[in-house]
Amino acid sequence: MSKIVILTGAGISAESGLGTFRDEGGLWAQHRIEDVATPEGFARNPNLVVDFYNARRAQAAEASPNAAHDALARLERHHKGEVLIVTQNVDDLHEKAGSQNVVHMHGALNSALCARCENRWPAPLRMAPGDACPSCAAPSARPDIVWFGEIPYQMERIEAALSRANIFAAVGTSGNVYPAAGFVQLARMTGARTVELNLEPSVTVSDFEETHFGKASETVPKWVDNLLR
Ligand code: BV8
Repeated sequence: MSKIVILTGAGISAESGLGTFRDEGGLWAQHRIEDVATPEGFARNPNLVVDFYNARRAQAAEASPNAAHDALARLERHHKGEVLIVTQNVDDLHEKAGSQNVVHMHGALNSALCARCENRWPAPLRMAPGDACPSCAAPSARPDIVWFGEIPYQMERIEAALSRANIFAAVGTSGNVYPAAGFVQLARMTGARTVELNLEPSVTVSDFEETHFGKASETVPKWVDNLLR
């Protein structure tokens, strides 16, 4: 049975109303990455960073999955082989659409992390710097987000899945951020078929054998229908 690994990025959530990073007016046009998505930025101004994630958590809580998320959940339900979603996104739209096999390699807005004892718990809608950890009571709660310079989560599990994949697809990602942008190379090396589904060619488009350009809510359901035929 064919094993499918799907990497998703901010583009899959764009039609659900959540901002991407590098599109016109995207999140990185409103904030400097080093101020809101690095450990140094958090140390320098924890209020700014916690508020940046509070705003995105509130937005994500109100957002609904779109036809692309729904199609990937349908693929997981009906495909005979394994389907793993590796998402760079920190929203929970894949889970809201019913996907169960999801790895959040850059963390998740609905999770809080203790910087001292590494305990994790469901994040309140609004976090504040100095919130106490429910386990060790230290005032060291932080968003459970992988910032630049930090190590993405579950890399061994991801690399193992890529080494066994028959199909690797990337949906809605610009291919700017590593190690995620390098997954297509790993997949190719082990013989997977590689597919890019994006609004426009990503930085790594030349690494993909097959491309489908357009909105994810249109290209992903079509792609899934073909796979399940
Ligand atoms: C690491 C936090 C070591 C959560 C994010 C110099 C100094 C320090 C580090 C580095 C350096 N040079 C390189 C690095 C590594 C660095 C990196 O890659 N930097 C880049 C900028 C050069 N990476 C890291 O630091 C990573 N850690 O390397 O540790 C290591 C590595 C391996 C093993 C062990 C140790 C950590 C990276 C994680 C950083 N955290 N976010 C948050 O705030 O959300 S990254 C951030 O970018 C988001 O997570 C986001 O998901 C990710 C990627 O962006 P995209 O999802 O691709 O979004 P983007 O806006 O770019 O693109 C959207 C795409 O969608 C576009 O192509 C658009 O056309 C398309 N689209 C739009 N609308 C639609 C659509 N497609 C379809 N339909 C639509 N409707």
